[in-house]
Amino acid sequence: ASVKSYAAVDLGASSGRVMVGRVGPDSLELSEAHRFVNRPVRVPEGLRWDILSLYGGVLDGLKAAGQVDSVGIDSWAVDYGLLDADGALLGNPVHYRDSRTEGVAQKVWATVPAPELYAATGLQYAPFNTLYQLVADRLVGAQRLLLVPDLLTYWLTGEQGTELTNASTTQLIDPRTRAWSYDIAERVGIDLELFAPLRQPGDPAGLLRPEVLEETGLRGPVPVTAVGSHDTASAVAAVPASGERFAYICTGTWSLAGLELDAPVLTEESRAANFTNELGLDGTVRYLRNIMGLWLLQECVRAWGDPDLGELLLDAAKVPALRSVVDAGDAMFLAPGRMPERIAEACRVSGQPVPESPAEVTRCILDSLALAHRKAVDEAQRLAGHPVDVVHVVGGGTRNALLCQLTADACGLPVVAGPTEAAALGNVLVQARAHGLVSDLAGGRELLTRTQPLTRYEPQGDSARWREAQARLAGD
Ligand code: ADP
Ligand code: LRH
Repeated sequence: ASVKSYAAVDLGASSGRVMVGRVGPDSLELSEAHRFVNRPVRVPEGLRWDILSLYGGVLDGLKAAGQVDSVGIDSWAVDYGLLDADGALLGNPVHYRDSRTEGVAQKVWATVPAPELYAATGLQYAPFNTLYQLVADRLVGAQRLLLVPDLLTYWLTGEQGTELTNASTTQLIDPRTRAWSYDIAERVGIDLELFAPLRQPGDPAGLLRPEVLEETGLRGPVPVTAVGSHDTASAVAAVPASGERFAYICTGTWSLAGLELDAPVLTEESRAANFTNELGLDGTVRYLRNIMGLWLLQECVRAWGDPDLGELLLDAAKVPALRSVVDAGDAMFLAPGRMPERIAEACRVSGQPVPESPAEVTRCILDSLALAHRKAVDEAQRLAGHPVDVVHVVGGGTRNALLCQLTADACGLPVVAGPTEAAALGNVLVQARAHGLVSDLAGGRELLTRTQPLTRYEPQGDSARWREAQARLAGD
């Protein structure tokens, strides 16, 4: 009787979806209402998100979802729209893979040295951190900045806010106080008045506007609830772990590999290893490393004219393991284009056999991802002093059984794979919790373990081969 329905809008870098979660005291069912491609567009001024098409996909999705008790939105991090004094969007949001931030970080570090910036914000170096993007942008006429999920929430409800988990990816938040870092903002010349007030996951974020109700056919009032609006925050909330001795890898366009901690690690060693401290639900910290992820494969598949992915993976499974590996953590793979050539080049330069067929390149990518997963899981445990017994893999990459098995082999730990739509499930759980249906993070995870299909992979093979491959990459 007390089953409630929640619409979870989850926008990944490769696709957007609107999922419906039906939550009861002892049940959780997720179904897909609508999925649409997220296709970045290159215009003469650079690489842009097609935000209107994404918003259109959200409206179509809400219509397909039907009557729900609440709506939550999460998306990829760091990017934003700028609004003028009337609240109108000033141009398309810039894609984090756009090249305008090249060299910007180095200029910022002349004002605030990188070690100081890390100690204050806990954020890894990535050229696309919001802070660097803002320094690169001319903010002429901009009165307000809304991060992507907050922008879509604003269009749906008319209300503005800045959700905390995603705000933590701006590099303008202090992970110890979980509040703005006024000192850093002032020194780099960013006016924090640009941002709308902070919102916590679970906070109300307004009601669907009458025009939205009309367009989607929903009966009002329909509340929008702030969730962990950073997709990775939502995905980690849906890691079906019990206890604390687990690592997670969120595999989609990116692989985000690390630990859930209750305090940030801000040491110089951690900075040198490029681990980030993003904020999660209930005072948690996501201590993780960004690895290029299935982006490497997406870009190759695009270059090869979109062959069937299932067949490609079957062929890759037959290619001998670990012939050549590349550093899947390297920012050299960040920009789009020429991916098979760039991977071949990296193998050539490091004196390894050059993969040629699509199956060989795919195998090289999957071996390299598994190796980067191993490195991140090992180093995170060491740097945080937090040992683990299991690796949870969530996200689209759980559909790739070869990647899951290789990850178990490389890490030398069992992998529990699933759920695939982790971000949407984390989004649903926060809404359910705001309405009293789920107790806390642990309660939500327990519900997931009971209701979602999970697959276990035991580590196989000789771990010395992975050590050898890692040494090959390090040039030892
Ligand atoms: P994002 O949220 O970043 O857009 P997803 O979590 O949706 O990414 O994951 C997308 C990735 O999942 C794809 O790049 C692809 O490699 C993988 N994937 C999706 N479907 C399949 C499938 N049927 N078999 C193997 N891999 C798949
Ligand atoms: C994954 C993700 C990741 C960020 C990147 C920009 O979708 O949110 O956590 O680092 O996009």
